[in-house]
Amino acid sequence: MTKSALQIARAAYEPKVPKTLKGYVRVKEGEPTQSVSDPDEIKKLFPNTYGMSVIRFEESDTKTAYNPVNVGVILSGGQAPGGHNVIAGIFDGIKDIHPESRLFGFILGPGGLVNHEYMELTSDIIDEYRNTGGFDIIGSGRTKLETEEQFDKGLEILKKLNISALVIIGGDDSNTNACVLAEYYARINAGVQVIGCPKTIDGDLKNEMIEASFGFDTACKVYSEVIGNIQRDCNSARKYWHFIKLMGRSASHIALECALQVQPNICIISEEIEAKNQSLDDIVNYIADVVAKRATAGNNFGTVLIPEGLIEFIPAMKTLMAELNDYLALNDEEFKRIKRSAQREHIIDKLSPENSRIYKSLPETVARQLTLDRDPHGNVQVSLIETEKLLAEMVANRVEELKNKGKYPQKDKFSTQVHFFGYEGRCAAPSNYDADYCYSLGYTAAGLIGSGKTGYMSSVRNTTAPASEWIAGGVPITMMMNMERRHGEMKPVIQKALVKLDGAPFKEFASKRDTWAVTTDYVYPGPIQYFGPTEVCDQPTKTLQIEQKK
Ligand code: FBP
Repeated sequence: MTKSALQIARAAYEPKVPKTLKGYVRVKEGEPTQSVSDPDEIKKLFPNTYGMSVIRFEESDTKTAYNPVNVGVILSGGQAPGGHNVIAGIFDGIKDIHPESRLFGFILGPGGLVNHEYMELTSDIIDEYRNTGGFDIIGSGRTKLETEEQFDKGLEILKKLNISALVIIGGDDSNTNACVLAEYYARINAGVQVIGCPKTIDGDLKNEMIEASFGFDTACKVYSEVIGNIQRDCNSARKYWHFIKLMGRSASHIALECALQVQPNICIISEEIEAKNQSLDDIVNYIADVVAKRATAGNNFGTVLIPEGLIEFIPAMKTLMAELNDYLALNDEEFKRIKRSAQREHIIDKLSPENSRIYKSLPETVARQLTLDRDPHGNVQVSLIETEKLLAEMVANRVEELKNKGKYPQKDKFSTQVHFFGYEGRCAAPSNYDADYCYSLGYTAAGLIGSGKTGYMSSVRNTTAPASEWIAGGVPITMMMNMERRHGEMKPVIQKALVKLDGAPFKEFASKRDTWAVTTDYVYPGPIQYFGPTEVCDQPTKTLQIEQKK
């Protein structure tokens, strides 16, 4: 495999870890825990794993003697920078437990466990992947582990390989399923511990005990670098408005973090749109007003950040999409027989008057995307809806109206460029923060296995301090759960963390955005630095810094 100069140099990087993980370690048990809400229901569903205490690892003078342990690992869901370091941390951690411990990776996600596809991860393989981006060491997948049939099938291969602990690296849904699996294996006395690790670039798996999901730091830094470059470009030519959509299927954490890093002219936060019950027209009018104000002041250029999940947070669009889903689920065949050119009119005819009006106002391409692209559950795949084009087109129409009213300079032309940044950031070489954080999460997971825990998520906190002061331990997954309606049924799930409008990062953004809209106060973060002064290389996200007031 040919390697870049950076890859070669980076392979030698030794992740920084909390000092409590360096020598002999002992477990400190905290108080029993409760779920975030619905404790009675959750306790009933998780009799074996409910109420356990939060634990933390502390330095110890004595070494505990352990037997070798065979461990399985699964990467679940979308890629996030640092996954390979989690695996390297688990590997080194279980080798410290006992040099004869072995690590097995299940191929292409949870499906690998069910289908018995695996490989042993030896030190040669692990060394090839230290500090690299991507999940390609074993691959990832989105198969959901949720039925007892799957759990039993998985147990067959775990028993065959003598695996007594499984680490599932995933987002909120995968960790929910890890908890269900831990409970099931505990109930049937399977002799298999299950530990989760918090992953997702979206940043929406976080709470009091999990301060960040890994990958969020690197992905946001990659996006902020390129947005910064675009801002410098648009401030140089002064002729384009850039509409930039950023990944984040649901929560707007990525857009907010990038806004805090680059100080764009506009950033839309989906959670705010929903809370204020705003319509698509409200968003369009807001952007167009800023465009007109800037043009009048001689600044006919700018940047707009748009979170990927926006469309589902606009209440009126949500209602439209729900009616479209229902209609197409029942009339799919009939709809497909209609000539492509007549489909739009057909839908306009079928919808209720209010939804029909909204649908009619959408540009042709977006209207089509809403009727064509559906996932296996029959829902619109929001990531395929080109919100950046939708807004650019609608704002252009609105600017034209403003021009006709003399509220936008007659000599100016409103020109747009559209971008979508998502996949570019998901497999980037992990920043020092993610390299250190991920390795520590993996090493901590090994510690949880060594101390016999199951149903826990690996937790590393205090990460705005130097790594030596980070706090490593474990949090019972049931502590993060509540009951939510999913596909018509009440289910125990880890609460998804959306952007909090009363949280410090959003408040900081909200206090600055009106200034950023009219001035050109761009910040150009530049590329992630892996070698150099700590204030350049080791800074956590602005979100974390603001949350922890550092
Ligand atoms: P996870 O929640 O599994 O980490 O994935 C998040 C994400 O990167 C979203 O930001 C994006 O909408 C989605 O994955 C894209 O999924 P896919 O990789 O299947 O296209």
